[in-house]
Amino acid sequence: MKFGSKGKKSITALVVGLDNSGKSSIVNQFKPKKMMVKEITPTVGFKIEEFKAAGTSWKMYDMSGQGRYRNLWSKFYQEIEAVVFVVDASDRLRMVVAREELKTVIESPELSRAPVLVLLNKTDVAGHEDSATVMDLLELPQLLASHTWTMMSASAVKDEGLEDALSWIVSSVRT
Ligand SMILES: Nc1nc2c(ncn2[C@@H]2O[C@H](COP(=O)(O)OP(=O)(O)O)[C@@H](O)[C@H]2O)c(=O)[nH]1
Ligand SMILES: [Mg+2]
Repeated sequence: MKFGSKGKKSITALVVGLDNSGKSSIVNQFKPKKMMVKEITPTVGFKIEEFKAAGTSWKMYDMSGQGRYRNLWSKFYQEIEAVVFVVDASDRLRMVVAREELKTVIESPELSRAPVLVLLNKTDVAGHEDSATVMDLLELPQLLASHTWTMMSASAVKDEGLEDALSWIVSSVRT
């Protein structure tokens, strides 16, 4: 895909999902090689990551999945243009919790027009849930009925599916 001719030059995105789903690993992989860090430490509150990738300047809010910080979130929701919701494909037990998390986030009025990318991460793990199952468990068609949305598979450790993820966001955020 060619960038620059269409789509926005800069995009502010919110990266959310349960703790341990791989949000920080994914954001790290999105970044240019020289900016990547070797070890991902658990995120407290949130971290703002700014970098260029796929012909776009990105500002990504890497959120902690911990609910106690949620009251901080709505303050900057106004500037969010896209939501990346990360799901751990190997964590079937917490799919229902993930669904509640997604529901809470996308019910925010500030995010009603933001495209939502559901990123099924850790698809390198043997025995992980497939996308049809996760779509079902998360009730995505119902939850996201009023949003532009898609679901993609990815692996942060294998650096798979992440270019496609950025491409989708670029083409889904309206200028
Ligand atoms: N196997 C596998 N492990 C991953 C993947 N992405 C992240 N992890 C691991 O999952 C753990 C949590 O990752 P982290 O990025 O800190 O998750 P966060 O809490 O959502 O920010 C770490 O041990 C990562 O190395 C992946 O795609 N595959
Ligand atoms: Mg993190």
